[in-house]
Amino acid sequence: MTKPLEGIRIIDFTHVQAGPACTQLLAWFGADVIKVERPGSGDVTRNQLRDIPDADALYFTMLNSNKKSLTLDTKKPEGKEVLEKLIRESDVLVENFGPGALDRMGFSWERLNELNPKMIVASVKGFSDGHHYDDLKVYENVAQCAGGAASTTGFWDGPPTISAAALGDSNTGMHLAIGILTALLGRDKTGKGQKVAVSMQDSVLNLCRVKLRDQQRLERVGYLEEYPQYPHGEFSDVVPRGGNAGGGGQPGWVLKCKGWETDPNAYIYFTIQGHAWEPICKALGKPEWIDDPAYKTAEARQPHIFDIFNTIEGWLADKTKFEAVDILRKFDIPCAPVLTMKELANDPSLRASGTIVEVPHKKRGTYLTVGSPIKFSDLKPEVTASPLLGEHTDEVLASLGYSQQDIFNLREVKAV
Ligand code: CAO
Repeated sequence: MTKPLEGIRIIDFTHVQAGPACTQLLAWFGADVIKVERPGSGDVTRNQLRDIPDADALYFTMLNSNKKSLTLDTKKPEGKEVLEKLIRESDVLVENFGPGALDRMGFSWERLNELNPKMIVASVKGFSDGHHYDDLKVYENVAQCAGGAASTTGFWDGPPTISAAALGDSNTGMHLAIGILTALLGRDKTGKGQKVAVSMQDSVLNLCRVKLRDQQRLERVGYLEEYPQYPHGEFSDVVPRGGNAGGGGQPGWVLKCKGWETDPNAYIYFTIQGHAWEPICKALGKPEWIDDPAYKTAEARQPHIFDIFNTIEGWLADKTKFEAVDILRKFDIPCAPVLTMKELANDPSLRASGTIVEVPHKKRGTYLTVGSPIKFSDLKPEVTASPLLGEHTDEVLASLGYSQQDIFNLREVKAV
């Protein structure tokens, strides 16, 4: 099967998570992704949080599958020469260096555009160009704070809280992938490459848009009726942290199930979707609530919503999270067990769909990683192992026309 991105060559100048997540996605879909890494060390994540001595860390293997690795010192004149050749023959360059690093290396957007006017140059930075913080280096949690996620996550009586989901890193990488694919389609029409930039702050904020909605509602009416603070608590002039409240018109909460006293994940998320009120009452054995004016409408329920959740917890007390969901799903109630990473890793449905896959690796043996979350009718992305450092150096250099002697010479000056 021909893969949609086959024939697209990508210079992958990325490291850590935000950039590698983007290029990994494009590699799954068939792009020829060449990861350019510093000789001797490579991407810093190869060494971070190692679980097997002398083998690439899972942090690296889970973000760099399906890629090639070329070691190249792009600060040496010989290395720059190789990079220039590669640029002339590639479609996309993706980077997420600290601000100004590519310019300092001698590869500004103007220079890259001069070398290959058809090339798309895609960058992740912490903040967008011209932002008053655009000189800052940024990691995940910094972006979550700068993008509005931290101030709105957690409980109202606790500090701002970071999400475990990589809203700053992988999420920004996904935004960048959309930008690259758009620019590739644009190039088909214009014949020209362009610069694509995504900032981590902007990407986090894009996912926090309902909180920006809430800020405006708060300023207009002074309260937010779906937050636990309403109607008994107080609102200030900024969106508060709402704990586990639902983000829209469907109130919800994390509720205890059988075994919660000893199992920190014996919970389900329960949503009181407006039109599901009748089935909820039936499922809970509370038919008298269906037409009771104190329960019938969302407005009537809100002042005592936590009493309702307490009653539901009473119903859940003798049911495991899985048993509860199996009953509630029959009533069409939106809910889910709170799943642990162990449960997800062993979930047969996720294995069958290719969302979690086992990949053989030359040094590690088999490791578990995520597969494509995007499913196609005509493409089944196959996940292959991440490359060893420099594994494809000879192959890539040969494809650029370098002879064995040239490669030997480049090694002598430690340019590769
Ligand atoms: N050969 C020679 N030099 C190389 C090289 C190569 N193959 N690859 C990288 N380098 C050099 C760069 O030229 C740069 O050198 P100078 O700073 O001297 O110009 C240096 O290595 C890399 O710098 P950096 O700023 O990217 O790296 P850092 O570890 O100091 O910072 C990070 C890391 C992530 C904070 C920073 O890259 C950043 O802010 N990136 C943008 C935002 C981002 O993507 N963050 C998400 C990271 S995932 O949590």
